[in-house]
This record gives sequence, structure tokens and C-alpha cells, in this order.
Amino acid sequence: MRPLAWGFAIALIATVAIACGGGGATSAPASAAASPAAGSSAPAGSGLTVVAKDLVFDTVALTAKADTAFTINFDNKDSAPHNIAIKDATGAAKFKGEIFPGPAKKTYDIPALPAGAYTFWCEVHPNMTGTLTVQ
Ligand SMILES: [Cu+2]
Repeated sequence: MRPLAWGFAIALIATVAIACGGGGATSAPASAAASPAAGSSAPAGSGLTVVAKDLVFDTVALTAKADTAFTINFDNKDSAPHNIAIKDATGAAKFKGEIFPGPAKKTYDIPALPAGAYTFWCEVHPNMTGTLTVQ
């Protein structure tokens, strides 16, 4: 009887300790984890925006979700023709958008890309470049 009573008492103390410590600890991270997950899905679906003006891109760093097709809303504000092309770290072309003069806008549909570091650039003006991080 004694060992059983001890065991019950220890189990009871342990349960109370877990309930108090665990309850407070788990509820906070759970709610914190839920909001970034809900927030990150919205930008992925809405697409990216890049503006070309005065022969430069307004954005030199883009981020996209790995293995997920996405769009780039390209706003060419110059009269000069521009486009956006994407190559991977080895220099292999992954996407080439239509070259068009501005002012005009086009939406490019970018295929799903594996995680990695990419470069985007304008084929007409090779000095117009930026980085695309797929993660
Ligand atoms: Cu250009």
C-alpha cells in the first residue's frame, strides 16, 4: 500500500506541475505560430511587384515560396523596353518574360522553382539586376 500511495502522490504532483507549467507555455507559442502561418500565405498568392523606372528596378531583392508558381506584376514606367528574366545560381535561364516598351504593365507567370538563390535581370539592360530568394 505504501509504495502505491507514494506513486500516486508523485503522479499527482507531476500532473499538477505539467498542467501549470505546460498550459501557460504551450498556449502562447501556439497562437504566435498560427498568425505568421496565416499571414505568410497571403503574400504568396498575391504575387510580387517590380517597377522599372529610369533604367533601374525599384526592387533589387525578391522572395518567393519554393516549389510554388507565382506572379510578378511588372510595371515598366520607361519608354525604353524592359523585361524580367530569371536564372539560377549556375546561370541557367529559368524564365524569360516578354520584352515590352512602356509605359505599360504585364503580369509574368513564373513557374514553380526549387529553393535557392536566383538572379533576375532585364535582358535589354544587363546592368538592371536583382536577387530572387526562393525558400
Ligand atoms: Cu531594361
